[in-house]
Amino acid sequence: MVLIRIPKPWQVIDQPVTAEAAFWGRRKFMKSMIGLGAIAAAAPLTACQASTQGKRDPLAGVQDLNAVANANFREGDRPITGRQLAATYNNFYEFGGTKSIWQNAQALPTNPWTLNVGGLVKNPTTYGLEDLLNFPLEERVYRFRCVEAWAMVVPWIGFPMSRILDAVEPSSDAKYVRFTSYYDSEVTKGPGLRSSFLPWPYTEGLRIEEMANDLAFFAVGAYGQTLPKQHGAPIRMVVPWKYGFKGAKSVVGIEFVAEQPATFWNTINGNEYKFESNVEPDVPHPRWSQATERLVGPGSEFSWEQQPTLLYNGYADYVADLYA
Ligand SMILES: Nc1nc2c(c(=O)[nH]1)N[C@H]1C(S)=C(S)[C@@H](COP(=O)(O)O)O[C@H]1N2
Ligand SMILES: [Mo]
Repeated sequence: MVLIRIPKPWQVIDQPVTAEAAFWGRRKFMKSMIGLGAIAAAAPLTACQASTQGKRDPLAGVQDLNAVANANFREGDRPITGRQLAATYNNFYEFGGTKSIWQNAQALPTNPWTLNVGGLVKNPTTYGLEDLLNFPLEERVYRFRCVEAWAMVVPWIGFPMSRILDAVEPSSDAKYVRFTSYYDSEVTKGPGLRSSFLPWPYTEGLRIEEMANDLAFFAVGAYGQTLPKQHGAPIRMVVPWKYGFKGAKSVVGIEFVAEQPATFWNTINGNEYKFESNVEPDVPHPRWSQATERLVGPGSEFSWEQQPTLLYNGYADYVADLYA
């Protein structure tokens, strides 16, 4: 049975505790929450947090970007999620175990930035922030589906991952790609998570054919501007036919490898978070159904709407061949 409820914004913080973040056992999690004062952090903004410059505005520091709308990637069925809502309802476990981590994430240093691309490639390359913003940028409106069964629609700005493939020329031994997120235990210390028992840094992986797929995208912006930090500035993966956790944020490393790489979630719980993790309505998560999803928003007000989950999140035409 699916329980349909309309949570109030302050109830939404229950989600990660019962879903993705419950991987290591609820008791241990609650203990670490209490130990690190996350119960307090889960309450409405404290005066202390709100008084710091820039921490009041979830869109602090973003800049305009020029991008061409890619007409092949518009969303016909669902409205674009409200920008403010998307920027204040996030998963970024480096900065905490609730959805309300946008203020903590403002501590992420994004300029300068270095993205190293190497491994089994002909031309290892290091990209700085300017290099990333100087790729020809396009806007793509993609569906977004978290494994926790909530969904959004986001107008990303960025470039296809294939541009990186073209630049570095992987060798024929390269079968997989490993993506690594920024990590510094002094900066990324979420109040709700005891970092030490998680396999940081956050890493993800794709088969090289998946990375070469038309849909696979690196976002450097959203909603017409550069990414706010909580969305994974300055560059994050967007693989819309897979669950949201496959889209690593704030990427600092891309490595081409011969064997399937370990990933953050697959290491934590390989039974619940598979390497492939395509959106598949008929394959339930061990603890909940994936047959339906709740569309967050769509406006700035917080509301939920139940919708059926689509195979490959509606992108079967693009990716079904990869899994035939
Ligand atoms: N580095 C890093 N990347 C991450 C995560 C994370 O905790 N750390 N969370 C993932 C999950 S579970 C989801 S649903 C999406 C959320 O993206 P958004 O907050 O921009 O909507 O980011 C993904 N990328
Ligand atoms: Mo997620």
